[in-house]
Amino acid sequence: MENKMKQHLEELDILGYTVIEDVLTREELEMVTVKIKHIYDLQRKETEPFFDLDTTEERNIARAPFIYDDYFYNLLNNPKVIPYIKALLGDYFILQAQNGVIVEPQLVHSMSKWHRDLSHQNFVCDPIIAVNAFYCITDFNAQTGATMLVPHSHKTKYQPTSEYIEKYGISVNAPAGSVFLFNTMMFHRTGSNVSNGLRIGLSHMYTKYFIKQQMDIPALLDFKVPEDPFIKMLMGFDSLVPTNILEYRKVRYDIVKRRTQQSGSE
Ligand SMILES: O=C(O)CCC(=O)C(=O)O
Repeated sequence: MENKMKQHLEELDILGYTVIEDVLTREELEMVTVKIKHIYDLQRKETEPFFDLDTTEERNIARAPFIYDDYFYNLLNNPKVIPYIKALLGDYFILQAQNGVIVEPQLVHSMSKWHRDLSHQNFVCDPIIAVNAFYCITDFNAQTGATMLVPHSHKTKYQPTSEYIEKYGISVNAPAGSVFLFNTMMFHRTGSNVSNGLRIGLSHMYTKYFIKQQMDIPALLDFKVPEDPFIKMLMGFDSLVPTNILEYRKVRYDIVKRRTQQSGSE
């Protein structure tokens, strides 16, 4: 493993987060900004006749952009990011969610309450079971409403007091085009945007296979099984819950067959 990667992984382990700069180009950032705003707008129009976006705490969140646009689908397997996820979660993991988060100036975002991403789960976990690769589409700093984090809090079983958070909470500092990785058990929140422009982020939560996806991704993809075995696994097709005994036995059959073939070839 190269030294730069080792340093990032050490930071992530000890602090709970690390910033990797220069992952996306200027052109990509401009394009992603347009695409996320467009997808959010489509979803807003689809949702508003049924649910109020503020009541559902869904304002300014573009859910699952990868089902609308191949750019986002391909980003799930970004070769600049996936080696980190593999180093953290091993070879078998899934995408739990991909979401665009838009923070308007002077508007409180629904994700601005301190939380862990495995919501309401106050346990600590070693080894790590879930990691977020959060792409900064615009500059992230204390003025623009960067994500706020409580470093090391992925190691505490309880939510730190507001006094502690006030003293030790920080805003991520990362130029547009960076990705910051964080342990999703770390307390974090969307910051307040006191600048004049939008703050846009794109969150990717990768987890061990036994954590439920935010939405049923195979169903979102109309159960069209991806040809690439890695993408098939990532999207959750290898960890579907069998719906009946025969399906379960098919899973067992494949596992035992694979095991027998492996031991035969050793
Ligand atoms: O928008 C942010 O900075 C953080 C978003 C967040 O809290 C989340 O995705 O869980």
